[in-house]
Amino acid sequence: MQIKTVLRRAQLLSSALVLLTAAASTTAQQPLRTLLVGADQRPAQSLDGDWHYLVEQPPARELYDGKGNIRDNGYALNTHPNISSGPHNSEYDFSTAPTLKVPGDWNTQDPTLLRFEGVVWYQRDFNVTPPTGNQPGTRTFFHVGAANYRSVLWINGKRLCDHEGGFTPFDCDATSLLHPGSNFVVIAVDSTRHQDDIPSVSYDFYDYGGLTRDVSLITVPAQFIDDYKVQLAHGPTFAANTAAARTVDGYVHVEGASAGTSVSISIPEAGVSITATTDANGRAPFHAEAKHLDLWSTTSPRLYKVELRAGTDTVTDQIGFRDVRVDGTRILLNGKPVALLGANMHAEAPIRGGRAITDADMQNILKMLHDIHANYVRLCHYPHDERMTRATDRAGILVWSEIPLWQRISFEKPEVYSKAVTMLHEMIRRDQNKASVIFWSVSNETPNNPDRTHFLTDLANEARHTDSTRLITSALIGPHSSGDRIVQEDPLMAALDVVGQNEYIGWYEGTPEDADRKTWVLPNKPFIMSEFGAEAKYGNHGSPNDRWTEEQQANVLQHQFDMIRRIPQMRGVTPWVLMDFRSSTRNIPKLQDGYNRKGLFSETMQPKQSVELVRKTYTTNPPVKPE
Ligand code: GCB
Repeated sequence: MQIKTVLRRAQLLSSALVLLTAAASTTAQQPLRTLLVGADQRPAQSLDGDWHYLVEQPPARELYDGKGNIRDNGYALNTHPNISSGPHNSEYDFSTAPTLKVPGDWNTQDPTLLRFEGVVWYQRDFNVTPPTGNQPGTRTFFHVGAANYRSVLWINGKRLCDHEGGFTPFDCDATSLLHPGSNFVVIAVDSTRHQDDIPSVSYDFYDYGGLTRDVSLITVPAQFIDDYKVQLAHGPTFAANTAAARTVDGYVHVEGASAGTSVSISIPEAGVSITATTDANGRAPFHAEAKHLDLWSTTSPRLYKVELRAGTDTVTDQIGFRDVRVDGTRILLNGKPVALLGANMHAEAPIRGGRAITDADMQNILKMLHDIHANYVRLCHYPHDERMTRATDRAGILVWSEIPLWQRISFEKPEVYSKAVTMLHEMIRRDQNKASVIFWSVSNETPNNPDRTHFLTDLANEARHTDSTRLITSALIGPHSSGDRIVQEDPLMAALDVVGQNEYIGWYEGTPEDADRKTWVLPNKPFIMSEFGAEAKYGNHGSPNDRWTEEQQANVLQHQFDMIRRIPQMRGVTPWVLMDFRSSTRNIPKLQDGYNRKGLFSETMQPKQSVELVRKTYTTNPPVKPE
């Protein structure tokens, strides 16, 4: 069978699943698992804090039976064996087990788990007080901000839901499993790598495992707002100071609502106060002229309070309104050409290490971005904590957001395509109201072959179909070189609005000076030099050609900037990478010690010489121009 046909079938299957969920939403049946848009804005009972934990090495027989099926009769039951009476079948006890902080990766909390990849079982007791849980007229969702990579969740010994993918939230309807008073939850999180996962088995970042983001209970009325999109209308053209710059549109979806349910949308400071009505699928599309609307921009990141109401349910969000589109080789923000000056960043916590999850982590990352005068960041290589895109919304930093589709993926397999579509939908759904997010990236550095191109072309089209108000991109590798001519002919470019180009002249190939002679032959599209750089250990000094020194790193970047300046299609630059980050593949003693050292800053935010170079370049002689 043709690969294209196989992939198309997978795509149809995945659309069918989406439809099934939509159909289920019109009946009394609740969807077992969803993703509540704006979950971080709702009142919630936080379950963050200390959770008991037990560690299981692969093959993790308490979680999987011999055939790889999930067992519901292992640690999930949370029995308390009487260890002094023996003999007994169950040799575990959560109540006396040590604790890990949630949210948080396990690797940086228990020294014996620093490099552990496998299953960690989490357990905690919690109290339910009405109206939370199994009360008439309410539903209670168990919200998990992210758990890397696979997770299985039981409440009071009963399986509630599973989730695959380490970087997006999920909400499971726990109403029927909860009771007033004391309850318990057990979550098994498995960070073991598999060939058909996304990412696959080998990648250059850390496999931080665990309940890495907030966990909470969110109680909503029986009919509730589970999804909404509120944005500047995105017509075929945009002109500031016209109605196009003042019209807000979108939809509110009310789970459990019958057709004709009234929904109110109000943006008091913009003079918007309208009502809309749900259709047979519970979706209320709307279109409203704002009396006055200041557009969100990098210099004036204005956010408006948006209040949505359906029956007794209310959601309040902070949303910015802006227009982004492409015109020839230009990227237009609110109709004006923009040059993107920034850096790549992993979700790595500065100073303390581990996954970046706290407001303080976000402030530290923003500080480094401000230090280099960035107006843009590529959040690599997966969706970061939602605190990050909230912070970029407030700070006016434009964002590239990416699913973890990194290099070697099983592109020929329809089931892997379905997985990628799910991850894409989850990334988009969580951040579809964030003004700062302008790019959805479908992949990073994938091999140019027909299977991959069909897969990623379909995925790019799926992204565009799901959200037409942002630009679709991917970071490519592998242009052909003939002498000093570099020609990029990757057919995937046809599916992209903006093309990311990664290259490492001066580090993985040639010398820094080689960049001076290169001529790039690129199609007529906006490009971003999405990765380039060199490793340097902070405090290591030498001549501009001594590898691993701050001087050589700055030398590589200087020659790169000079080369990029000569490429007319370039509209953005992001050196690899803002800060050194953990990677289990970087094992040169005394230089790397488990870190990729291409950071402009060390992992403790010490600025290397490159910081001054980048800041000066961005402020006095930017390597890319808006047009
Ligand atoms: C790349 C990858 C990035 C790596 C980087 C490196 O091309 O996209 O994830 O960390 O190179 O340092 O090798």
